[in-house]
Amino acid sequence: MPLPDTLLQRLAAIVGEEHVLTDPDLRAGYETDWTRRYRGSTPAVVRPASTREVAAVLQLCHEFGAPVVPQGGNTGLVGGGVPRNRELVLSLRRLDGVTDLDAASGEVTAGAGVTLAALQEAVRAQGWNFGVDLASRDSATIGGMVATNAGGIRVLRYGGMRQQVLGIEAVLPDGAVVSRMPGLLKDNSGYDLAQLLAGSEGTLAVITAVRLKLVPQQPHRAVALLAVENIAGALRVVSAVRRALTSLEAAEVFFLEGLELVCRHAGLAPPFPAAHPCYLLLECAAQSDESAALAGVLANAPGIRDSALATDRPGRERLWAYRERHTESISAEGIPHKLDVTLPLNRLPEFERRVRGTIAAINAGARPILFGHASDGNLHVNILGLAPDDDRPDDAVLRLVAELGGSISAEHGIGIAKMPWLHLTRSTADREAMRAIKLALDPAGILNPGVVIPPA
Ligand code: 2HG
Ligand code: ZN
Repeated sequence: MPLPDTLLQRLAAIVGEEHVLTDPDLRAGYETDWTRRYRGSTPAVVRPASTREVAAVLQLCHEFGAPVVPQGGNTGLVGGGVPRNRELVLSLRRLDGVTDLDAASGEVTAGAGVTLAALQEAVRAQGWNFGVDLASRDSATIGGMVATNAGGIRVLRYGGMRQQVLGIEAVLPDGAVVSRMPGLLKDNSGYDLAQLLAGSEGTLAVITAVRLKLVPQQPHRAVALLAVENIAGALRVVSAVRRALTSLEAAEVFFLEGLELVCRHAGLAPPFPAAHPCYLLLECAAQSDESAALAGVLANAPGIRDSALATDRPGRERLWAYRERHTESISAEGIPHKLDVTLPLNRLPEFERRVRGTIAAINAGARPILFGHASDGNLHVNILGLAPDDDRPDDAVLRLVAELGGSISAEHGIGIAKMPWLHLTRSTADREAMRAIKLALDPAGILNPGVVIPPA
């Protein structure tokens, strides 16, 4: 159904004509997600510049019953931030202020459209750092990262986005603004709306700003890349380092198939003279140089076949590239099916052992590439060589995850991509409670319809 002209005119009156994008060329970048697997079309992209404008836009959409998909940096991987059925796209990128940086308490306020890299730069200039980091830092926005409870490479030390949030400002689907940005470390006064909205994937409210907690800057960094026999070996090393060093900040795992792909696409030389089945990347960060301590722990850790250590920035970045460039290298090869799963740590080796066979049994042409955040029990199972709609391997992998007591989404969220499988790991009572919350906050169902909760 086309949008009434009056709606477009009134939207333009709120945000300015130049910020209601209807030209197909201008809309295109908002209509396809990062993976290129999820795409739709929108009558218009609306780009408000303030909370007041977001509220006025939502109030209007509510009045017209016009559905809305909120969008940040469009780096999501589960199709939850692009239109599916001609919804309006509400882009939050112009809400990009970093304000009220309290250098004494280590807190800052970020508008929803601030990129992670911009936030990092602003707080580092004041001697602080932000606890979450991830490869898409130049595009991913803070609002989107809170809305999807993004994880990243430092969850082991600082937790995910949810753990960084001290307060939130958001607009409910009818245009009402909820704002709780107290700058208080302790606030036990009723339901915690900030934590409810974190991870709600734009289905309950549109986040416009967040009050975030900062972490100390750790100027000394040491990165080790290790070759090991398998994931069980990698987990033994991680456990030894975690027990010995509180400075461990990242523990990332990948396998030979991913390393070879990255080397080919990124033009990198392999890290070691010989190929090995499994690789573990560790990063320690502290106020003083921990590289000798890390080397000492690793010297006594069992099963390390080869290793490289770097403390200077170029050396560290060289080692990180083998891990961080997985996503782009996989995408350069084709459009993958992406499964982002967590397992209890003690079931991770069994999962890794079985998952490739599970996929091969269904489609011998499928190419699984596994990597992820070892100490979080989080593996990213990317599968190349599948038709976009051949979900049989996805189904089998997610059933294996459920059998082993895991979750079908560790950090990317449910979006539309994982909705058919939510029942595998969330009970009927869980899903009904979620639906009740959705109905209470968005009775007209205009906010990101079809994401997380199936339409009634
Ligand atoms: C990462 O850990 C991201 O690099 C992306 O979560 C994972 O591409 C993926 O599947
Ligand atoms: Zn990840």
